Amino acid sequence: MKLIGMLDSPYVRRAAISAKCLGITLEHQSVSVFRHFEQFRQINPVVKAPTLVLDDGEVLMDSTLIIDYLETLADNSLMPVEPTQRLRALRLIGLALAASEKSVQLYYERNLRPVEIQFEPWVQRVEGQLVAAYSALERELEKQPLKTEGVIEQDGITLAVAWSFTNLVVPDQVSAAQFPRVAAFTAYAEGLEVFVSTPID
Ligand SMILES: N[C@@H](CCC(=O)N[C@@H](CS)C(=O)NCC(=O)O)C(=O)O
Repeated sequence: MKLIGMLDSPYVRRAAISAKCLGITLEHQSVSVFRHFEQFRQINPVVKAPTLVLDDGEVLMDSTLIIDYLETLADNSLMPVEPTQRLRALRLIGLALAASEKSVQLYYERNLRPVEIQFEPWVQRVEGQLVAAYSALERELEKQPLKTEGVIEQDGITLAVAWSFTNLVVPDQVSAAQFPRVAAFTAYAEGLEVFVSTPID
């Protein structure tokens, strides 16, 4: 199976790291949705990263759905089964995915839209949403830290990937001083072999 997309996308990176944690080998192809649009379109006409291409040529997109499918293949999961723990993990993942999405929106607004038609009220709205997501994550980690031993799970993977991505594309929006627990957990995760071997490209 092939995973298509650049690892500077938090969605591609969480799928790639999850596959490794599940013991599934994927062939990774660094195709950019922007720089290699035509090449990407040949693989998936919708041009969304990540795209998983199965051995029979079937195409699956969206990181959460790809991870769901990989878990089915692996007959293993990076999610807790117990309902209370699962709800918490899902909540953290929801917040981290929202933080990723808001970072992407700010990045696109700043880099794809000409300055003269950038819309400040929209930018302010997205900036507020981004800070709200990380504030909620910080409060969650204050209440209950994520484990820093044993196997990293989906909540930790998605949180760390999101924080690294935000710091890459909109570093002016957040700081480790503002969100120390989120930053510290990410530093731990980025030191794990599975993260080190899946670097932002
Ligand atoms: N919900 C999707 C989001 C994927 C996404 O938006 N990926 C971006 C790259 S970071 C993309 O494909 N952008 C191109 C576009 O939307 O046209 C997921 O989890 O995979």
